[in-house]
Amino acid sequence: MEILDERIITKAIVENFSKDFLDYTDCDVAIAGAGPSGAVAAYYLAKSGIKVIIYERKLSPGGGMWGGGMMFPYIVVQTEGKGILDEFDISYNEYQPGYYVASSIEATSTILSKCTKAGAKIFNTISIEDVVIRENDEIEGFVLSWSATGIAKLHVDPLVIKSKIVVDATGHDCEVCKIVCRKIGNKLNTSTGTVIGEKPMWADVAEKHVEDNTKEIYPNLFVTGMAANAVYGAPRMGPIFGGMLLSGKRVAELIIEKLK
Ligand code: 48H
Repeated sequence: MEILDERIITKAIVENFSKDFLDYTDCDVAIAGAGPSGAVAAYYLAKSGIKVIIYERKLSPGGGMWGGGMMFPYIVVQTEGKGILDEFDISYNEYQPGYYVASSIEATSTILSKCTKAGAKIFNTISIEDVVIRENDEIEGFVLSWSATGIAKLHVDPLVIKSKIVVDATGHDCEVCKIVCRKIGNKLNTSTGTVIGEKPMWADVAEKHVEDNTKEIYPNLFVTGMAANAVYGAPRMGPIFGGMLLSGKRVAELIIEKLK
């Protein structure tokens, strides 16, 4: 066997990352957050030939789906979302009519795998901390930084990428929508212009609203998943994930239509 050279290993990693990072400084769609809604959206976008990247704050993409319900590693999906489990080839059993149970580990890992194999790029350990808005008031990109910089409270300037469309898939905190309000005032297309805020648990209502709340909330900014319910003032739903999967698919459809 040849002698392994650590310098080659180092160069292989840094050169590959740099090439990809630079390639994605210009893209069609940039998504903040690789939870189930963001990852499902990226899968359908990539499958349509759209150049899509997800920036994920944490080391592990997957968001809140790994933990199932209270760390019991199972999720429930209702009839409406079952087609997406089938599309991703995720196994499940029908616990009672209309309640399908899947392993949260299999569901999360499979969605992430299929999303990247479809051609979506995921960069982990990077946080979106601002947006780019120009004279025409449209969002034109994301401002990003290493998550570790924020954790260490280092005063370091961020970098910028351009994207035709950006997506807030940051979950309960709907961080991108909050940034927009903080930076340019209450101009979201909610009833108040603001982030209305998530309402208490009501799975039935929450799941019925989440697809409708999946929208272009500001020029070139779409919102999906739990962020969509939080921003429009809808309830939370606990560990039923059909709405997250359907919202990810819906946002991809809306974006594909807009980019046509
Ligand atoms: C980069 C960021 C940033 C940032 C956050 O929370 P998620 O899983 O989001 P969804 O909407 O795909 O799924 C929600 C679901 O997991 C959930 O919480 C449910 C159904 N709750 C119901 C209830 O009643 O509690 O993923 C969001 C991802 C996470 O991985 C974050 O780390 C990441 O976004 N993120 N990434 N830049 N500024 N903020």
